[in-house]
Amino acid sequence: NVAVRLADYRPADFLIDTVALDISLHRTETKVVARLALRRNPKGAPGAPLVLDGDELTLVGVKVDGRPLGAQDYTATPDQLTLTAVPEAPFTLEIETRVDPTANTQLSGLYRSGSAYCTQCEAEGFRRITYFLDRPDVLSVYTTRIDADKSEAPILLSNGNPGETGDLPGGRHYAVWRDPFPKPSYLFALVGGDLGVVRDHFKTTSGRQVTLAIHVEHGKEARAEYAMDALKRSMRWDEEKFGREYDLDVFNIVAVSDFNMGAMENKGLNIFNDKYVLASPETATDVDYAGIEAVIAHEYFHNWTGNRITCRDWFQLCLKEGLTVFRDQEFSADMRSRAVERIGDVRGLRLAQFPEDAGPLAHPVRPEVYHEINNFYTATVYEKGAEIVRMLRTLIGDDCFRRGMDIYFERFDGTAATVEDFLSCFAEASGRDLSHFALWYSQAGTPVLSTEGSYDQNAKTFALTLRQEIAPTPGQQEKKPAVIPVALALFGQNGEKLDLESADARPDELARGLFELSDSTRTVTFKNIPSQPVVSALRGFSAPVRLEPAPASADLEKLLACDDDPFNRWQAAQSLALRAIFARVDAARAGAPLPSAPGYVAALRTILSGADADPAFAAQALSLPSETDLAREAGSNVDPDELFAARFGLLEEIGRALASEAEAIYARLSEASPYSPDAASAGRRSLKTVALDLVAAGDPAKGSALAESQFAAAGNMTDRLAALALLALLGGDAREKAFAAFYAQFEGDALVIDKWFALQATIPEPATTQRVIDLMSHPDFSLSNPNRVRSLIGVFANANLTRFHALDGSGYDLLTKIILELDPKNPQVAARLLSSLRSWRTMEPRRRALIEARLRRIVAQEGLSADTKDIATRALA
Ligand code: DPP
Ligand code: ZN
Repeated sequence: NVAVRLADYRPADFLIDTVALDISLHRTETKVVARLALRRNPKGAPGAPLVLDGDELTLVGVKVDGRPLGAQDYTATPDQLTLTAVPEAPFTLEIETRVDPTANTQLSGLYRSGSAYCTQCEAEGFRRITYFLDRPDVLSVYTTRIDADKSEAPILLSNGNPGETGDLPGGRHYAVWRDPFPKPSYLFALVGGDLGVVRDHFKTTSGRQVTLAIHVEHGKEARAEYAMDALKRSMRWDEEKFGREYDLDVFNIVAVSDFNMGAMENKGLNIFNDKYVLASPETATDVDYAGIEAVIAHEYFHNWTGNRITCRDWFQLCLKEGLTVFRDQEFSADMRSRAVERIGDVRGLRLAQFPEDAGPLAHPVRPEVYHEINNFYTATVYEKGAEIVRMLRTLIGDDCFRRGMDIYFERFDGTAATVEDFLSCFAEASGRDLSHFALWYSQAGTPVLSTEGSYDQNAKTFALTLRQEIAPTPGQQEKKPAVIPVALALFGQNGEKLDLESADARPDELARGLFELSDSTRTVTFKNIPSQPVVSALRGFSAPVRLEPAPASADLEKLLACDDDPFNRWQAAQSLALRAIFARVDAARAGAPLPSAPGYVAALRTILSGADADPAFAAQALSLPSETDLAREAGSNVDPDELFAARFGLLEEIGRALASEAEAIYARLSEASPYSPDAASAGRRSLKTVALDLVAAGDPAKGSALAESQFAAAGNMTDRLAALALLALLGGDAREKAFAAFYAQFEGDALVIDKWFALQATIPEPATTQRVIDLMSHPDFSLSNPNRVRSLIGVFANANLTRFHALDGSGYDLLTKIILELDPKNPQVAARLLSSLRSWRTMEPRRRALIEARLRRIVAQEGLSADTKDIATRALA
């Protein structure tokens, strides 16, 4: 694949004002007739030929203004259609193609999922349906006529509002859909199938009646109720918080089981991975419910941030994704607990984005070059992109932020915009020059922020120096200081919050406790500080940076007790845990006795005793960092076995020390109550799970017995799966019996069986690799279903560090084999799996060498997809 560069952006040579599609669905030979109203773009290159994108297309015929073209008038390959001589005046181009949805295993373009026809066009799937100017800055008004066998596909959907329908000879029927809003081709969608439906209504603030429909597999309608509720809450929230109303008569969602991503925001017709639609207490966990709420909201919010205002080119992907993630995070924070949502979002950022930013796949939130755009739907574009929007709001304040959003919606509605367009609205609303801030979009890498304080007893002053540094990333050796909003508080020795007075800061900085670091260093001297204070920095995680080193343990213990910022209370517990675990790692390496962690254990005891006040927060604060967190924090010379042993040792120490408290909490929270997915009930369940894990850590036999009875008696999937996860860890007969019972109970329920595969892949024992290999021969395993591949192989590679990184290379061999087998079928999913090796250079030397050999083997594979080749090449660079 050739490199595509932001700097090379040129407007399209032609514009397509309207698109009339006529699609005859057929399992292997779908007929597509596209009538395009074309004209030269005044901003394009004069006299340029018309070059349309295609991908694996079969061309049947081309007409210009109704006149069939002869072979001399065009050149066509499966990947391109070029017309050299086209009229200067506006003209219509009619193209007839054939596509085979059954053969489409890439799940991009038109394909079949189960018995339904569906589409996925972002980023470049529309060109797999017809030849087109398949780029986001070509906006057209679409009319779509679909016909199909009526018994095979009684339901026919596309974008926009429904038009005529009717029967046709031969048992077929048709439906017409009209979308009045100009849109880029990546937002086109079509569905044909025999599906069940849940309907509801929503009345917008201005009184528009909208018919809502969620289409699912027959028999699963009841499982779509929560998604419907989340949709209505999302629609209301966007009106209240952003003044954005829905704009069509209908809003359709279709859930399919074969989907590369989470979901897709096609105008008026969202298509979802059914994982983010279907839920019932018996089949979905609290985490699943929260995921559904977030993804439903995310795709709905795209109607304005993505669809009404789209992206000029794919380099601007963060313009819609970062902004829309920010919006869905805010929605979830309003629906649930703001503090717990923030902790979860930051954990997610650190888990997925920090390693990306620290390794060979690092790229700016707005990349400047790509070889395969599908590989840029990354945590950096999405999650770091959301953090930039959040920092912007923090810096200019809520009111200016809202005004800037209003200007953005007003000024750029109906256009394909850029990051510069977006920022200009906030510069205008706030009167602030945002050119330095804009560096967050172009500079890759996670800044390291450090603080250094010095207290002057006589002067009663405290001088705090903030420093930032950014390590080089691929293609960016030199880094400039970023604009970092540092939320800050000082606490006195008795835990009281101190007033901030200083001549080195703006009054608004002192009033808000928000200090801007825009140079490499900045010192602020605070006055009237009675004694050595405790610093609470980066409160609420005010910027996507690493704060290093963590405060002294005594200060962390104080913050845990007195900080009124819940994020930093949680962070204090995490930092104490990390310190305790790495102390064990160091001691084990030195052959010294393993240190205990009385301060940390005492802090946990306090959290446990006050847990009832906020169970969800307590559950977060009581949880140890994961092995993946530890590997990232170690940063180099990673040995997963050492990390596992140290973490497990600390967990045992805590479990023994807090046995009676944990058992009491577990007993209290185990009292049966009917399941409700709300945040408060979910919080109690998560605390119960943490308590059970602690009991088991201190006394495995007792833990196993409790887990067995919880598993057998569970009235919901959250409790059942938590028990099964613990049994998976503890091993023995109980584990195998539970897995067998779970399978027998849920056989045939794909989303639940995904969980069954996933938990087996996490077992931290040597036999697991063979278990995963055996499971690949299970009749329920299939490489053609992305959810299944992710649940077994993705989980093994990303969440079972000791087995995946086994020193005999067996884990790496397994992944390599699967990637090479999957790549020809579904390159997007294969490339995504391969990125689990992105942090390979942080491993200790033996494992590093093993991984490098596998990456070289993959990159040398003949016929490797552009997707996988791109990841492998960059990983090795
Ligand atoms: N645009 C989708 C989403 O993030 C992904 N293809 O919502
Ligand atoms: Zn999105």
